[in-house]
Amino acid sequence: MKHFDAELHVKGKSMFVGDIPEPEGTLHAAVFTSSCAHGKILSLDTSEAEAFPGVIRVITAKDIPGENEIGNIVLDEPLLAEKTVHFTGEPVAIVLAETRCQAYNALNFISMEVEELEAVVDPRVAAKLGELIVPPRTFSCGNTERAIRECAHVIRGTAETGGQEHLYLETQSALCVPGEGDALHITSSTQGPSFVQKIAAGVLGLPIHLVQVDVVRLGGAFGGKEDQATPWAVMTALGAHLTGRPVKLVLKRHEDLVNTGKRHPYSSDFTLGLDDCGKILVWEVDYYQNSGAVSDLSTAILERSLFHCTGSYFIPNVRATGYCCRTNLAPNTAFRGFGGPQAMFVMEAAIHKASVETGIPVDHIQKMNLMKPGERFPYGMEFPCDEIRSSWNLAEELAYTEKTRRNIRKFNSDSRYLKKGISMMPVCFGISFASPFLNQASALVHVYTDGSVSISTGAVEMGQGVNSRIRQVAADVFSIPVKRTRVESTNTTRNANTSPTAASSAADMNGNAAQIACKEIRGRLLEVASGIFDCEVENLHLKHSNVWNGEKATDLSWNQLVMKAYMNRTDLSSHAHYATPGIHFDKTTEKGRPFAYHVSGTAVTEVTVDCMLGTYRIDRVNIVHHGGSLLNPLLDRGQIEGALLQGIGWVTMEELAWDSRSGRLLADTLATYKVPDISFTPDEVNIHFAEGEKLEDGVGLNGSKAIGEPPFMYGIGAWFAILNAMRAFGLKAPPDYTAPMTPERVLMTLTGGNNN
Ligand code: LUZ
Ligand code: MOS
Repeated sequence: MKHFDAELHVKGKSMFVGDIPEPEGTLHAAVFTSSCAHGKILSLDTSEAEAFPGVIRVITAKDIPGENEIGNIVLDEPLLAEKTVHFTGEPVAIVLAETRCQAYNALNFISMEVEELEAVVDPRVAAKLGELIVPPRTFSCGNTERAIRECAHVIRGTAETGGQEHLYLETQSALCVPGEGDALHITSSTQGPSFVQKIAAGVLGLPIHLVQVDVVRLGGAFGGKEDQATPWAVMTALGAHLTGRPVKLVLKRHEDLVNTGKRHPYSSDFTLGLDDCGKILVWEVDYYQNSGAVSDLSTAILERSLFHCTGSYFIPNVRATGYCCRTNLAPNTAFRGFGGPQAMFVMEAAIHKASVETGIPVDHIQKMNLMKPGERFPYGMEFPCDEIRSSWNLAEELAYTEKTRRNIRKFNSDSRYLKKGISMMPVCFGISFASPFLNQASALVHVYTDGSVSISTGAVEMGQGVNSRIRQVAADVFSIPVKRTRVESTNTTRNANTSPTAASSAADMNGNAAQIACKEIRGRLLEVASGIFDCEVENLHLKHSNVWNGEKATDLSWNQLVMKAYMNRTDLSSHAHYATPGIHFDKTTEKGRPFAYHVSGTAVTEVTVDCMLGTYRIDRVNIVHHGGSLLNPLLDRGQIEGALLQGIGWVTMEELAWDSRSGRLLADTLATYKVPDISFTPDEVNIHFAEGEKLEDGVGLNGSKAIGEPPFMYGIGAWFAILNAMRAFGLKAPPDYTAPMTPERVLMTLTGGNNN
């Protein structure tokens, strides 16, 4: 079963926003942004730009007919800055011109005077200044103060993780075409069409039903278009509303790098308490999240960090507190894992430090503390299965860890500068939006009179293959070839009030909705067939594009049945709604069952570090992944490989640097921001899918588990494997637990320098 878009992609025939033929009279937008990280706007003069050839209009905050607000959770985000600017790259004015070139050139003729204010880049500094987006939030269980007195070992430390650029291939883009009256049609490269719709309506002061948002597919997103596609789409809507002409906006790569938020950097303090065997009794952690200038999704991301504060381990006494710290960086946002990876890195760092300080091998501490069936997470939910320990044990077998460790020791004793390292990385990730209300989806299915099937859902195709999965499910219900089905664009008029395609849940939720709708139609069709054959409907079913009566094929084909049903005036369309069952969460006690299930697995990573140069290679990654009963193994494998490499990139070479005084992003081109390429890809990646927990009907998708985010965290293992190789070279003291472990950091750590 392949990814149905592959052929279009390979031939270059897939349509992205930038490829849509421009309607007659389309204006091109370019956005004037702040070049100062924090300041008071003293004056803004757009008159010269307005007089520039081809310029039709320059829009500023005062032109907004509705609310100048694009916030979704906390309302602190202006579309266009009014009195103050809060980050470099903050939009201030929109130029609309006949050509893109004219729009960009006119930007140079806008002048803005700003009185610079002090810029804060460091989340801990922001916290000291009281710059928190919301009050701190704490998850706890047991009694850490009492339990810490009983610990034989108490390990304290700090850990830092850096940000990460999404680097979707398609930059942020949108096209808005005005319709009759005040109606607008926006084509947006967004994961959240209903967000774009709602916020565009609010900014324009229109009812939501006048704004239609349509999404064909995205050229990648990774969370970067969950919330941050919205401003650009709303700008085209504002331009179209004010001029009556279509407006198109496609960000240049450099603008996209500077103007949009990234994965949140975290700075964390931890205290880990263990008994003398290595059993973890206490975990205390404080996360200082670098939220950026406005809230965006930061509070939800922090919440997911708290949910994942203990990683894959059972700890009886926990206190985890998170701070959303407002800084003068572009608003940081959703990114595959959504705060989970940041929390898991801190947990692994603490265990590693405990190993260095106690001499107990790190994998012994890890293994001894893995979550067992029936144990509970700090938020009260019971872990129902044994997939963490079973994936660990299978991964040890798959990677021959005992033999591999022996070989590594032998290699390291024979080699002076090249050293090898190995690490184990268990992952356990909760599936569902942490906010229960978002866990709903809908589908609209039509069967046409020729027997072809059209499916619309709230899911957005961004390369992950969600449409392929939905088509498989629909084809399966009707027992017809997949090519007889089609998934339409995601459109707010066909599917209303949808959740963003996020939280790894789009296939589960939208696939189930599609399945319910298809079954409804199948039921009606079989009723028609039972009339034709004058038999009980229970005896009839669909198989191989035919109606079957018990064990025998009838002479009524799928196409004939559909036509008969139509002639019989049967409704061949159905709309269905799906709400993930069994989830609830009480924010007053911070307890509940927020996740439909967890996805677990373990990665074993082997690396070679050149301790003279600081460079490294990822030699081999063995992964055991519990994916349920797989619906589409090829897509699952693709998601794991991609997520693994993206995770490895986050903890190794992807370094976002900001000028600490001005807040300017320094890694603002692909020459200075390095991402893994094909030659950095591990020489060997072995993925073993293991069966495990059986999901209830209607949870997961036909027994398969969500795949998008969990495998990202396998990549964290690379950081610890590199560190272990460095220890083989003679690094004794615990290092700074700081990611990414760039080659510079390897060298500076080995030479005792400090590269902060
Ligand atoms: N988005 C969101 C997410 O709004 N809530 C979540 O819990 C979530 N989790 C992962 C990725 N995106
Ligand atoms: Mo996301 S991090 O948009 O699931």
